[in-house]
Amino acid sequence: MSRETSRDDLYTLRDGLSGDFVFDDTVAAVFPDMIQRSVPGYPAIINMIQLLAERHAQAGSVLLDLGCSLGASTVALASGAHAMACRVVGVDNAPAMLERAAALTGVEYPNIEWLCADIRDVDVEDASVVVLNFTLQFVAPGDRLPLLQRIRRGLRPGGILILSEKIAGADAAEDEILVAMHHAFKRANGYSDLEISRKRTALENVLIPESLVCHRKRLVDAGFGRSDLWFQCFNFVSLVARA
Ligand code: GEK
Repeated sequence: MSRETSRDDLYTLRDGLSGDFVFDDTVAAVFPDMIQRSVPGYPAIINMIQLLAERHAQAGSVLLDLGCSLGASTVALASGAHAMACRVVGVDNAPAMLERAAALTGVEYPNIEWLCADIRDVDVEDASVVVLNFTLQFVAPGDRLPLLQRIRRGLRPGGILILSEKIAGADAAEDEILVAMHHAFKRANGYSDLEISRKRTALENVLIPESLVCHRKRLVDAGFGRSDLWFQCFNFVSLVARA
C-alpha cells in the first residue's frame, strides 16, 4: 500500500491558541508523515504487529484494530493472518481517517471491514488479536478499564491484546528525561521548537499518558493473565497482554 503523504507542517501554521488537537481532514492528510516523525519506533511496531498476528491469529476468528487511523496497523494484521480466514476490522471515530483508510487499502485489501464508531461502543466477540496502537491514550481515563474488560471478555483462549502507548515517567525526574529525549527525536526529524511546543499544548487535554505500572496494573484488573513489554523507546511502549 502506498504511504506517500504530505509533510506535516500544521503547527508552523497554527498558533498556540488554535484549540485542542482533533483528528480532522487536515490531520488525516499529513498523518503518515506526522506519526513517523513523532513516534519513535513506529515503523518497527507496525512490522511487529504483522509478526504477532502471524503467530497468534486463530483460524476463523476476528482481528480488531481499535483506533485504526489510516489503517497501517489494520493492514499489518491482515497481512500477518492472510492464511487464516479471519475477519479483519479497523475501527475509528474520525470519518476523515476512515475514508482515507478505505481509499488507500481498498484495492489490495478488499476484505478489511472499516467501521466508523467509538471504540467504547464496539462489540468484541470471538477475537484472537486486538490492537490498541496508540489509541487508549485518547480515551478518558475513567473509560479505560471498562474498555479493557470488554476486550478481555471478547478474546478467545490464547488470544492477545497488543497495547501501544505514550507513557508518563514513573516519577517527575524520569518523565523529564523521557520527554527531553522524545523532543530531541522530533527535532532530529525536522520539527522546530515552536512546532513541538504548540503541538504539546494542543494535546494537553486530549492525550493523557499514564505510567507503565498503571497500565500493567489495569490490565491485571481487566482480567489479563499477564502482560509483557516487548518494545520501548523513550516514552513510547508496546505490551502484549494475554487472555
Ligand atoms: C496506527 N493505530 O497508525 N473511538 C474510536 N477511535 C478513536 C477514539 C475513540 N474513542 N479515540 C481516538 N480514536 C494507528 C494510530 S492514532 C495515534 C492511532 C496518534 C482514534 C483517532 O481518531 C485516531 O485516528 C487514533 O485513534 C489514534 O497504528 O495519533 O498518536
